[in-house]
Amino acid sequence: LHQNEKKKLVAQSALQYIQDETIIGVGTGSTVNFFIEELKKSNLRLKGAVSSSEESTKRLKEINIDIYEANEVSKLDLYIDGADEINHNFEMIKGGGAALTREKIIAQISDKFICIADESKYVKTLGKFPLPIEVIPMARSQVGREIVKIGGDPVYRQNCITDNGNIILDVHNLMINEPKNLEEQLNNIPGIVTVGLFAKRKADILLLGTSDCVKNITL
Ligand code: DER
Repeated sequence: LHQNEKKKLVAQSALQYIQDETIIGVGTGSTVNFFIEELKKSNLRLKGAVSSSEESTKRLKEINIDIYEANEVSKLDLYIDGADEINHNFEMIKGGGAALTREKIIAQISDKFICIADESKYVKTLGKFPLPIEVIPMARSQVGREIVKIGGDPVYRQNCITDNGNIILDVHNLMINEPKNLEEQLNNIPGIVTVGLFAKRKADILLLGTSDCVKNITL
């Protein structure tokens, strides 16, 4: 199965978790785009969605789904999103789509985080994918120096301003054996808005697209 077919399959299998007349959290990225396509084809009647990016908002509006602001809901039952990497403890690297801040906020208010991913994302150790961090523009150089101090190699993501007006540094060469510790350590660096490590708040269910089926994995 081609990678896109795996993405489509896992997107489709996420529908089974959705109840009619509910508001769901929607992530960002190509796998989520397939999920939005599947939503359009389904006869699910959603009350609405809290979206993690302008890009997903545009696509949700195109299929006439009402958009709710995060401030309008106290919590969500479900959050559907992809990942750049997810380990066997369901900790993730996210931010490839530059939406990590709103993704992390919506994940925080959601009871169940369903990660939809093709098997290439499923890894033993996080860190082969460069770790995205969202940074206040004026702090870029000093955050870069702090990252070097802890052994990372920060690369400025060209031509990328996030929905929140910030920049992204992609941190290479970090082998992340203690995701939670690293997330907390990076959270403390002034100027870092969001770390693309989802370890304090992990996924709850992984729908994994493999070469012949969708594996529904829980911890
Ligand atoms: O930006 C993100 O965190 C997204 O979830 C993303 O990186 C996953 O993208 P993909 O579904 O296009 O692989």
